[in-house]
Amino acid sequence: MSADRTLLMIKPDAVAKNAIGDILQRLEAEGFVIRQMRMNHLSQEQAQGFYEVHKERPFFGELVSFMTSGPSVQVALQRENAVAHLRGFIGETDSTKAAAGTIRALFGTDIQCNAVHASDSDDNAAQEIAFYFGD
Ligand code: 3AN
Repeated sequence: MSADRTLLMIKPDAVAKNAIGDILQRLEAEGFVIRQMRMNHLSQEQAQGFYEVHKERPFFGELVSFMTSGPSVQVALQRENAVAHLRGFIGETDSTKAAAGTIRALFGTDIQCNAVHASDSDDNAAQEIAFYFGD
């Protein structure tokens, strides 16, 4: 997979706010091209598997409950410098600290209900896209 792709996930809080269209529109306007997309209500096993790296963190249980609380949308995006550009565009993990105009500032609530996930490295982007869409 080329390094100009990344995985975005629109989390259950943003889906419940009817913000899928607004978020995708902003991404397309920023030059991201949607390559693959699906909506999926994650199972316990999928959420635990996706967030495996966080399994020892104190918030792991809460994170899995939140991510399985409703449907989410998985999107493989393409753009030059996709991983870094998307991380900047969504803003800091804690929505209350995310810069004005970022996706998390606009649609998130706090550190857990933060509207979206985005891959944090090219290696993780490749793994996360394969996790949802295969190789
Ligand atoms: P990011 O998604 O910005 O890469 P990570 O990898 O530190 O942030 O955290 C993964 C996910 O775990 C976050 N998107 C957030 O939903 C959740 N999370 C992180 N820190 C906390 C925390 N202190 N309390 C609750 N949930 C958290």
